[in-house]
Amino acid sequence: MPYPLPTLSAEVRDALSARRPLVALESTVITHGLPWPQNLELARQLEATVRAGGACPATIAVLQGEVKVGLSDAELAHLAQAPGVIKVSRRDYGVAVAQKRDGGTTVAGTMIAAQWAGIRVFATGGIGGVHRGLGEARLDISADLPELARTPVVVVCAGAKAILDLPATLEWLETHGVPVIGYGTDEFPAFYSRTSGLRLAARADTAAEAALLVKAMWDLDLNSGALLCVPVPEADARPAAEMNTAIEQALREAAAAGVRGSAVTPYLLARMAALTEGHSLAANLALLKNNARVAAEVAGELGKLHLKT
Ligand code: PSU
Ligand code: MN
Repeated sequence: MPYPLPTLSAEVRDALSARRPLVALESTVITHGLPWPQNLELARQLEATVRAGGACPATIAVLQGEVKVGLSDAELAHLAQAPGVIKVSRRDYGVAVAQKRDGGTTVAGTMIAAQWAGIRVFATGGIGGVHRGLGEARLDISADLPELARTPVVVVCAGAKAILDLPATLEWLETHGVPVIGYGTDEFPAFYSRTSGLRLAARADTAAEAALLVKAMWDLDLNSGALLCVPVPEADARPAAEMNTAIEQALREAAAAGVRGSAVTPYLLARMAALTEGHSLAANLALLKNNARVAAEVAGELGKLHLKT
């Protein structure tokens, strides 16, 4: 672990030394992904879900330049409304720390700090990926993807939102050696929808099976991450067609407004939420909690196995 980073909460430190299962949670979803006050409520519910599943939650963020693994409730509440909070992916850590900023860690940023702390399982909603479109938009590839290729953490998600180019995202992951595992499914889930029509090469039907799969990969010194893709619960799924109209409009608006760089994803997420009213938000919250539940189970199963490192 790099000194003096990160700062572990007492609860996280105790869980690590007692070898209890832990689940990392991201914070860009709190700072840039969901509206207030649902963001704070969700952050608390995710921690409660992980605890109910027998694991220790470790929400990761940067607070005044300090990388924190495990936040107090007051810190969560601060982050949910912090003015000027930045989005922290791999490239942003130096800036956030040197300039003592508050930052919400993306999937990439959270994987990095989880690995520093020795946490192998991480729950989120959806990952970033290859963006749709032509020209420079083709080069908008989330830093989440290269992080998955280099950092040995299993990321439990509901796939990626259809605002992205899902086939291209899967091709990227295949090229860079990241296993994408369907949890009880043979298809890549599409966040709001359970299916995408894109077939996956790996499937696990239980948390124990998923744990065995990532352990085998890590035992072979293939030290990449993995995606464990859990479809949104049936009752909360939205038809792909309903979402598509909103996606097309959000993409047109983003292009017209000239939105670029790390602002693209938050812009699209906010427009999607507005255009689909509460529907997309309800699905978003449901799948996040479901993923936290599955991640706690996977962390428990992984804890029963003896990892080489
Ligand atoms: N997708 C969602 N909700 C989110 C994000 C993605 O459905 O909140 C966030 C995650 O933190 C993810 C980040 O890591 O956006 C990706 O941003 P970018 O595309 O700029 O890499
Ligand atoms: Mn991007």
